This record gives sequence, structure tokens and C-alpha cells, in this order.
Amino acid sequence: MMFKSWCFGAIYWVVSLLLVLTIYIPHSYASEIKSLGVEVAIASELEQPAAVPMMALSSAKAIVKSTADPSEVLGEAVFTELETGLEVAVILDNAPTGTHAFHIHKMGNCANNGKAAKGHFNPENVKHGYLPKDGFENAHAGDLGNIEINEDGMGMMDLMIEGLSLEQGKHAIANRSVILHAQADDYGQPTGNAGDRVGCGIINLAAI
Ligand SMILES: [Cu+2]
Ligand SMILES: [Zn+2]
Repeated sequence: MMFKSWCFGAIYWVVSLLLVLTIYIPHSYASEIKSLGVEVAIASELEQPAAVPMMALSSAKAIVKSTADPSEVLGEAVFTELETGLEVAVILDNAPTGTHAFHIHKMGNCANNGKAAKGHFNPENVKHGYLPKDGFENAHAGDLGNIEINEDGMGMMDLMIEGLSLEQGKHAIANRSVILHAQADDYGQPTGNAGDRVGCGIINLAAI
């Protein structure tokens, strides 16, 4: 009698466990598959419209090298022309720590410790400033401000500037140069008191 009731008890628990498993597991799988399906649908909806307005018209790149001898690569600046303006993305990974002015200079020539790049790109013949804030009336077209370099020599700058271009118009920057200065740009006249030219790179048009 005792054995029988124990046996029934065990069978009861095994059967109810099996029931729970057969009911619960397919449900949890189903909801997982459902959530995956929704995610895939959202991703494919987003991809298409976003790609159209952000299509690059052309791009250019400057490999930034130290002006010291021997010269080392400090990083690069990538310029992407979009319908909304020119995106400037600077990534330096081997640069001196601190705050440093980063400008576009007139000539595409890094000789003579960067001095051959001549002055700031200034087609409007206006005073020095910070282009993203002051605009083309109150800043040189090459006044990109400062880049912050951390203790590991790394720093990034990402700007979107309406009115700058690579090849077309008065504010075209292809075949000019980027200069990394020894000191920060304090936006004082005539060129921001940024000191020596420690890095230089020529802005070369790139094939997309
Ligand atoms: Cu400069
Ligand atoms: Zn300037």
C-alpha cells in the first residue's frame, strides 16, 4: 500500500513536469523568434532611407605627419563632402598630449617644418576665429579650432561645416594642407597664437 501511493506520487510529478515543459518551452521559443523577427524588420526599414541623404559626393584624406626629422605619422584627417556640408573627421593616435590648434592652411606643401603651407586658408580675407561658431564672415575658412590629445597621444575631432567643399567654389580645400600646432588656438589675432607647426598633411582627393 505504501509503495503504491509513493509510486503514484512520483508518476504524478513526472507527468506534471512534462506537461509544464511541453506547454512552456514552445511558448518561450516562439516569443524569442518573434522578437528576432521584429528586430530584423526594423533594421531593414531603417537602412534604406538613411543611406540616400547621407551619400558622399566625394572625399579626401590627409595623412598627418610630424614636421620633425625623422617624420612620423601622427594620424589622419578624412574629409567627406555630403549634401549637408563637409564632414571633417580627425583621428590622431601618436600626437603630443595637450590642446593643439588644428587648421587648414593655404598651400598643399609641408616643407620647411610646415612653413611652406603658408597662412590659414582665408579666401574671404577676414579676421581669425573659430569657423563652426563664427562663420565665414568672422573666421578664416581654415579655422577648425582645437583638438584635445590625451596622455596616450590620442585625440579625435568631428565637425560638419556647411559651406566648405572639396573642389567646387570659393571654399574648396582639396590640395591644401592641415596643420597641427604646438599650442592651443586662443582665437586671438592674427592667427590664434598657436605657435610652431608640429604636424602637417596634404589634403588629397580620394577615389570612393
Ligand atoms: Cu594654423
Ligand atoms: Zn585663422
